[in-house]
Amino acid sequence: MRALALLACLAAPLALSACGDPAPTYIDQAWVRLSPNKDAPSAGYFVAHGGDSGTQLRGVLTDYALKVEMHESMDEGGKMSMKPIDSVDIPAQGQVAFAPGGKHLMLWGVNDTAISRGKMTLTFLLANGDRLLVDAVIQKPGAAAPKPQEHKGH
Ligand SMILES: [Cu+2]
Repeated sequence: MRALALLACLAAPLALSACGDPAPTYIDQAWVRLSPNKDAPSAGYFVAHGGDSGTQLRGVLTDYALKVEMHESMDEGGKMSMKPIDSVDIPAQGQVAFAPGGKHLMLWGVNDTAISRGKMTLTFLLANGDRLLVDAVIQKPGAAAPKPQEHKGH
């Protein structure tokens, strides 16, 4: 991506302001809460932070589960239900939280090796073409969210 951005800058030398290092969209605080029942899906949560330009989260992949879907929970007259969502806007400089009671990932068949390691890598696909690899901490069934970690890399 960096090389592409550089090329774009060389091709448009007048657009100097675009040649800085734009803040990228990133994901942190990723964690998975295992389902107590192996046949039921586990849930995944994270926070997406918008960079200098807005984008969309188009999907999540992992080698450590059979299937991953993005879902949204909603309260329909006192009854909680959920539905799959295809994409989520990540506004520029904004924050989108996938958290218990709201948007979440559903993960079917979380891999035993990942469970014993206590973490699994998730790949977040963005509409701008970026793929973000993020390690999610795997928590026992019923566990609360892990303490947020300092964002590293700045
Ligand atoms: Cu769900």
